[in-house]
Amino acid sequence: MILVFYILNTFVNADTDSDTYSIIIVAGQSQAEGSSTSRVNLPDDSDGFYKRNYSAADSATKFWWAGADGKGPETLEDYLRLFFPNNGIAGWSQSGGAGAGDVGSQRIKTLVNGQTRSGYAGNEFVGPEYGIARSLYDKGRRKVIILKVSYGFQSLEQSNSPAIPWDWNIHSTGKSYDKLKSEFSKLTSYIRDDLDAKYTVDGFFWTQGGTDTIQPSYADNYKENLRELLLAARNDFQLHPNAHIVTAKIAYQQCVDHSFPLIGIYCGIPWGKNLEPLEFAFEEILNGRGATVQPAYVSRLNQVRDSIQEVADDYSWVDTMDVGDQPRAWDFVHLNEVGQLTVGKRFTNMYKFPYRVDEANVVVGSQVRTPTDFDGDGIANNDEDNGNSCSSGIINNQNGSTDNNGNLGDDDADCDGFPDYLDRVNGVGSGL
Ligand SMILES: [Ca+2]
Ligand SMILES: [Ca+2]
Ligand SMILES: [Ca+2]
Ligand SMILES: [Ca+2]
Repeated sequence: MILVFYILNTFVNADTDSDTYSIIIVAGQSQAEGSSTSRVNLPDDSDGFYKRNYSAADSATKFWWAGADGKGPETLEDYLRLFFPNNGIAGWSQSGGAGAGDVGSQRIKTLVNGQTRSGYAGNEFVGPEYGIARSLYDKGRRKVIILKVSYGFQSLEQSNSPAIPWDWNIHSTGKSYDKLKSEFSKLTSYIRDDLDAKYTVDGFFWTQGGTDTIQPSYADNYKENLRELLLAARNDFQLHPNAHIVTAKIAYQQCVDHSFPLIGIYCGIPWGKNLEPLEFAFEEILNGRGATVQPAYVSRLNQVRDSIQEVADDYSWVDTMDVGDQPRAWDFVHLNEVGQLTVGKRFTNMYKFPYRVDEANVVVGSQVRTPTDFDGDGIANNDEDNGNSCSSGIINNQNGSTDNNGNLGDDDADCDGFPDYLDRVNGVGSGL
């Protein structure tokens, strides 16, 4: 017994006691932003999940948020006020470090203190990251970094509309999807080079689609656009083949049910007829024909919702959920603060996370699994970033060496689908 203990410990490298971070990605449009919310609207005097400050969870989680360009509208601003009359509320925001020279140390924040909102100090947006962070904390997860790239009103369809300068389509160049890739690269470089730590990419949550309901051709293409996005994201963000993507279905029924077309608030969305060129149904409404427009909108809304469901049905690694039951903010469209927290929790409840040991050691028989050696094989996590990527390339579809690249999820010496940091046996099966 003493001999075994000694042998195991000889594999532990003394310089490998640093952290393994768990990256969770959140992306989309205004519901991902948390538009129409303010943290001050959460209760300050209660305990638990929904209170304004949940200090343990909020400070245990790191947050890296970038809008599509980090600056928001410039020459388009007046135009966009048609949609977003309360300037800034659409959330063209980020967590700091703006500009070409931005570095991770400026961008990365602890959750609550991380959200900046020009002119709204102390009154931050509440996006799904709050619910994700708090529910993960409650599940015992630590070392979580949430990467969010969001930009209100941006479609998944490639767009030439001046209202959509940064669509999410993967074939667009220099727009939102490229922004997410570049932010992911910055974040992982920051973890690897500045923090001298390792990471795994454990989740991808998508909440988007409202703008694609406004033009019929956008709605028609939504399914294929979403399929392409998720297939690309799997590779580009180094998700494990068994990793799980969860999408939220857009749901505007409260708006459709309760709003009259009021110019200047989001509830005007059902009265949008077209984006290219921008057309609203005002003329029809004035002429008493508005009732012919809203049913057409509802069919486009359902078309996008059905597309989200069908993509989830097509892939075992994609799931979706409805959020239509959750409470909305003053505009009837966007989730309010409580709704955002609940949706964040639902994202994590639907997600299948890889094994981790976050705090106290886990003893199983003669194994001791620790926060620096998740699989208890005596090899520290950091020493399992060893470049033995499976030759079949199934781990993250990586090309080239995975050696010491910071990602523990792409090394699989025995090609059994379990990455080395969770694999304590030679041959099929992780032994966990
Ligand atoms: Ca190990
Ligand atoms: Ca690696
Ligand atoms: Ca393996
Ligand atoms: Ca191992």
